[in-house]
Amino acid sequence: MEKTERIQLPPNTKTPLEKYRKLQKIGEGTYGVVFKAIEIETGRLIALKKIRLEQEDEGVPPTTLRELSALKSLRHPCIVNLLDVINYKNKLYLAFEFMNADLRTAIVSSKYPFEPDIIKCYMFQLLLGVSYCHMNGVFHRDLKPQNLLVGSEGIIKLADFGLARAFSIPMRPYTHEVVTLWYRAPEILLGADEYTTAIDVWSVGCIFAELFNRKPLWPGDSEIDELFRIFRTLGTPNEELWPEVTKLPDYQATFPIWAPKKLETIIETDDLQAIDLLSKMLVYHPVRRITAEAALRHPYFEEILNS
Ligand code: Z3R
Repeated sequence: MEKTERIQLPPNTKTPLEKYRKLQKIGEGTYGVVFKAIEIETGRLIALKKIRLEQEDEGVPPTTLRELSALKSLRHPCIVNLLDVINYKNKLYLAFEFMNADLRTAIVSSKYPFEPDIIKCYMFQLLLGVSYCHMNGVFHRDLKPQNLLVGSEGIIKLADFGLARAFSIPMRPYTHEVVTLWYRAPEILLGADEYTTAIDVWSVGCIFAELFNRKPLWPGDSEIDELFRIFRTLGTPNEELWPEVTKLPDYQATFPIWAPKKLETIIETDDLQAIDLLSKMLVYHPVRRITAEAALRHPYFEEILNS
């Protein structure tokens, strides 16, 4: 084993973490605990995420550091900015721009349904952020209301884009809570070994429905429960609806057969353009599913595009 040399810091040199003053804990995410903090030099608020590493004594793998460095260069108004990556004493901290709340907390704490205009404006921003990441070759893989962050004046941003590739999504978050399956695309649930950016569009569709209903569309408690909830709404997939579905590793010919329901009977809106866009996001066949970029050009957004 190579001997690691300990560098002695001069007495007044700040450690990288001393740039920030930790305030209260604001959440427990998939990869570790999140603190509200202040960047001392600028006085600005940040969110400091302490990442739980699988092999803590071995330090942060160079591949992870390279992935994170690439993520730092993703800059878009609809993406939570990764400001700093701190790799100190075999521990990893990520500093993000601060936002007021996450969408799950906002949904749970709101007494009233969201205004249709707010839903439209949130969806437009989410799709702008998702299409920007997809154009830069980055997937999210775990989009859910907890990692959509809301600010004032109708601002919403995507957090944790690309982290699933840097760290891989653990079976259980470090809190031992179960990882939610509610936004997971059917191709992942059926064991596809390769997937595409279409998995994020599926998740955005589930979130779109949740904004109208103020409850999750398909709150499954296991992979099979999640799949059957989807099948009960969209119908059991077959080769006509989804060519090659029967070849996916976890497809079973014995799946019960359900007929599709009309989406308008389960989504609390009478906006037919919203239903039409949702139906295009919740298409089984990943290739036929609308892309984030095409979704931005859907007539549901006509007022925004023609203003
Ligand atoms: C990642 C990056 C920035 C922030 C994150 C996560 N969570 C934030 S800001 C947050 C969440 C709340 S308040 C601030 S909560 O109270 O709604 N859970």
